[in-house]
Amino acid sequence: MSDLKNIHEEYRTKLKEKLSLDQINQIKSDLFGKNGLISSQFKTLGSLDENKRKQFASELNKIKDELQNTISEKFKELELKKINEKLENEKVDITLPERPIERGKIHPVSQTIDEISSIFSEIGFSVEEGPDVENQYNNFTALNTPDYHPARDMHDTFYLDEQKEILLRTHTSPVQIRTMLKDKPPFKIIAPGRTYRSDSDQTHAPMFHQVEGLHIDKDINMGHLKGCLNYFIKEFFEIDKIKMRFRPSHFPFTEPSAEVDIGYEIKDGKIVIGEGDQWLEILGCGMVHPNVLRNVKVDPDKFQGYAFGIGIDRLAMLKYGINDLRAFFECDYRWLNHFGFDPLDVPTNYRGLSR
Ligand code: 2NM
Repeated sequence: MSDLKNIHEEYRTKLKEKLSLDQINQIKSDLFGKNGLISSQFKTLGSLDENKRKQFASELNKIKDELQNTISEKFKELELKKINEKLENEKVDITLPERPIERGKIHPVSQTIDEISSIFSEIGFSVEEGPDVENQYNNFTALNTPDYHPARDMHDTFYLDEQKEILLRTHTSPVQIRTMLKDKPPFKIIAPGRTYRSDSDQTHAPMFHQVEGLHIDKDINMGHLKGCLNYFIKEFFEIDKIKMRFRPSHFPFTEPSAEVDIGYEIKDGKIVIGEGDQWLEILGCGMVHPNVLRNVKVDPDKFQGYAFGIGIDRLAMLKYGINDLRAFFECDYRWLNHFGFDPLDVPTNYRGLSR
């Protein structure tokens, strides 16, 4: 009896203290473990006579219940404390200022392609795309460029197989061929994209960008070509007047063919487009050769039209004052940050397409 009272007193006092989870677990096992103090008391019951046993058992059960209840209260207290601490620590402070956003820049070539696409869209051209890897038919044969033509030389074209059947397109004209084979005239399209030629020096990169245009309908003539290109150049360089000349040239896919020069002069060390007595070649063009039309099942007696090809990289350099072509493709972050365009900065005369 007195043994039980001592245990009761001792542990009731202990359980009033501030206890850790480990300490409570220790007390629980001291009392109710296999050989715990309370568990052992139950084992003595069998040796007592009936009267004493009843009384002791009732006493023992009361104390057992009380201590067990106190222990489970203690566990609950600790659990609650843990939850409250967690809630306190993980509270989101919505008054914190946001982290700065690192914003990328649009490459000058992408910007220029968007501007060009926008300008031609305004006069009814739609934008077509095609694969960089082409077959020799779409890139040469369909474009009236015979087997013996120097453009087909290994030194100019990147072939991807021994048979010279598969290649990297040397211009975006195969996109026009694909479009004409797939649809019916009239056609009024531009095809911007990457093009490849085996060429590399100060002013030539093996990969460069072109936009080619094609307008085929009934009664389209060179006057339309001239008006279209005049409009484009004025819009692109954002000037009202432009000095422009057509110089006779030759391309296998057009007849007649011409190269277009625009006037410029150097003022205070800077190039000024549109005036002056210097000439700058900016594109090639012509009336689509009847053989090309026949190759894509268009009757040249019913439909005819013009085509042109513009080098995008040089145009971007001219407009944005960039003088080294190679910097375009070096992916130098500092260069991009300087010459690139902020995607969210939309000027009032914005020409880029929304992306
Ligand atoms: C140029 C110059 C002249 C041209 C021709 C065609 C097609 F597919 F319609 F025949 N597309 N582009 C063309 C014509 C390209 O680049 C200097």
